[in-house]
Amino acid sequence: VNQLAGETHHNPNKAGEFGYDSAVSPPQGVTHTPPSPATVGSTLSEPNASGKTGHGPVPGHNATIDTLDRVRVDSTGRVLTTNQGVPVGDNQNSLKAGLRGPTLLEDFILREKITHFDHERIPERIVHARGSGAHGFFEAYGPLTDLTRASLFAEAGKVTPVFVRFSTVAGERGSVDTARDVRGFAVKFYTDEGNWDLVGNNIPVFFIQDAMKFPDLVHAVKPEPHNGIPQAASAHDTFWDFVSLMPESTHMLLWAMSDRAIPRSYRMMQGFGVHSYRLVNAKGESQFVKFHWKPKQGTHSLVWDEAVKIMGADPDFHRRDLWDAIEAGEYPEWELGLQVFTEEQADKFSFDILDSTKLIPEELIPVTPVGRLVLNRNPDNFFAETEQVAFCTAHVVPGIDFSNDPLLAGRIHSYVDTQISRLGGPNFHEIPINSPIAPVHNNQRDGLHRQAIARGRVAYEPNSLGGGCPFQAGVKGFVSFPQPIKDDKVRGKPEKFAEHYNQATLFYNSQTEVEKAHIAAAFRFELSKVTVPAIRQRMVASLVHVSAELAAKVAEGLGIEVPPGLPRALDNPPKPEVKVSPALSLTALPGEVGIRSRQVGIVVANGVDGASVAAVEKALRAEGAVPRLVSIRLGQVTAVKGETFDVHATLENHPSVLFDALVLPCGQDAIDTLLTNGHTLEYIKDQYRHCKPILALGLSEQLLAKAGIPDTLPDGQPDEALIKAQPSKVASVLPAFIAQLSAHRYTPRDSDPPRV
Ligand code: HDD
Repeated sequence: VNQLAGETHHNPNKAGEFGYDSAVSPPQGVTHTPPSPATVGSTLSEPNASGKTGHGPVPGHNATIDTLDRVRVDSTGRVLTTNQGVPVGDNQNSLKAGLRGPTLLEDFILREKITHFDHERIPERIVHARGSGAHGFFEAYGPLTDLTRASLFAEAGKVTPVFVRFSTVAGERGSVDTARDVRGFAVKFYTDEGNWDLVGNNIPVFFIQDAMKFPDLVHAVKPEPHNGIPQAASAHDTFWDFVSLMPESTHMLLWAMSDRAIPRSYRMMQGFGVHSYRLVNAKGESQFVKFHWKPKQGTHSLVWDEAVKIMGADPDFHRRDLWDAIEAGEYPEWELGLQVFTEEQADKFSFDILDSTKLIPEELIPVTPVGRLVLNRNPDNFFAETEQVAFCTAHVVPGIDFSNDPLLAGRIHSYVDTQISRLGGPNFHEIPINSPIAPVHNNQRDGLHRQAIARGRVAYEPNSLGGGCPFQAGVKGFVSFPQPIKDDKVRGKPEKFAEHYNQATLFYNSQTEVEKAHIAAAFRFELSKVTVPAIRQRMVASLVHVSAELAAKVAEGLGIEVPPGLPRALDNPPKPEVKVSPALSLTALPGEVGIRSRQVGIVVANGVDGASVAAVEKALRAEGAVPRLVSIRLGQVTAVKGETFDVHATLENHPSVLFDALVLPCGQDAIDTLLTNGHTLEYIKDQYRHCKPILALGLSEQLLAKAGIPDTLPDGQPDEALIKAQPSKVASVLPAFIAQLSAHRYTPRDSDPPRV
């Protein structure tokens, strides 16, 4: 039973693992009805398109699963075999000449096993090596046929299966989840006209404008080549050396130093396609588009001290969170929004829409919701699915096309190219997780690891021997948008690309005071890890053009004077249209109010007041939260009236940074025990420091006092997230506690440095 699931939840989609019948009759204990079926190319009202008749739409069924079924292996009740299917008699001992004699070369069973093992690893992704994936579906809200002929947007309710992979960028495959970093948000849509990969990030802009600089950027941020340090961190000399010399990175740096770069969960972050793409309709008309994903769960982040501690307490924090939520039937959901705009509109903007270091403020082009993405099934096998999935920006479908963004141009090449070495050849599209649901017919042949058995003697076109097949689709196929081009061949950039600071300033000015303070603290921290003073100095000289206030705060934190601003590329930069854009602040997207899937630690010990513990646990469960009883050791605790409670985690194995909120109990014996345990005090301090709600019952005030928790905010105002009550009155304060938990973090308590 996983942590989030408690004892009662199962993911009904998992029940469908080995055959359809189990999918329609889930095991006992299933309490969650998934949001909708997902059958390729169908609408919700149509029967299941999987080819299996008689079931109608299967709840939560993913059409990707149909195609994966042919490769799924269940060894339950089966005999162990070699890869040739030969039954293995002894899996313990190699073949020897005598019990103490040499092992024989002839032992093909040993050799096959070891040889396969020797080659189990494949190269990790050069960037985005660490990630987590899940299956799900996309459902269109309505037809977008006036904008695009992409079949997934053809009609209201049309459902397209997806596989999504979230990732960090810089860290290696085994690194930690909560590093300060950009997060990848890559979606593979298995549409009925082929696969479309929308390979985005959780930040709408990028560090560089031209793919020519990508290898330099990645070499700068990755561990330094001489000593391989540091892992999964941008806080080192080479990164800041590079970006401080690349003023175009400044806007993205502001995002990367904001709390966006330390999300609370993959489920609680936005996604962006970043580049301007094109939508093309059946008449061949085209408009530009930017893609946005907005999480229904709200957009929430960690704070830095918390992120650092989680790295030690649970390096798999985000992976576990996503997995557990889906297992528990808490299917994460995002809304897809489009910013659609014309070439004429684009020409008038103060920035260039081909420049990926710029976004389009929502005040200029609003975001229109067009569909929803639901993740409702964990992979069966991490390697086969999450590791082998290959996202490529080159994978577009009729109706989606590229812009001339020079960063995108490089990506169109890079992703396909990298898979060839990462996945061992040009047939990576045949790996089950990558293969389209749409049929594949062409004259490409052979290559390493070819799976398809192409029949007949024709592998060329034109042909008469094969009846001309496979034949061209003509206008029904992918037709590139015929954008007129009449220009010189040059290496260079358009003038608007040379304006580097307007949107960095827009981003900074759109933040709340607490968000601004966190950005300044992040620059201070990162730059304080830089050993070369000139690099720190140069970076602050760049920030001068973003905000005098920010530059002053960072300089003060680094113990230097604010230097003069760096020379600007443009003497008369274009005036920005928008000065403040609320959508750029994390607080702009609270999402659905509620505490579903939130983790709450209830500290207990022998002699605890059992009635209030039971009441809190029940109330939290009723709201969909995940209360967990934490004590000094596992087993049971006995409450003051003799009731017993199972302990789910210990103060040692589950530090409080892993909880969204904390409940401290009443009961003199329990308090006496907890007072003598330093873990309890760290528990409380961290919760307080990270501005998380604390419910302190009765005598637990003694714990607060020993941990040095102030009664009020620095300005003397009451701390509304530090809720105290007698155990008999717990029911009256639970709504306030739940409201604070739903708000995620109580920022009025935020202070730098921490008060405790
Ligand atoms: Fe990239 C992986 C996102 C610029 C070259 N990138 C990768 C992944 C994401 C992004 C989410 C992981 C996909 C997965 O989960 O497997 N990359 C972006 C975004 C960019 C961007 C949003 C800018 C807007 N990338 C970018 C450029 C290049 C690359 C400019 C090269 C010219 N990216 C790669 C790559 C990777 C990759 C080397 C590594 C592994 C892979 O592709 O499959 O090809």
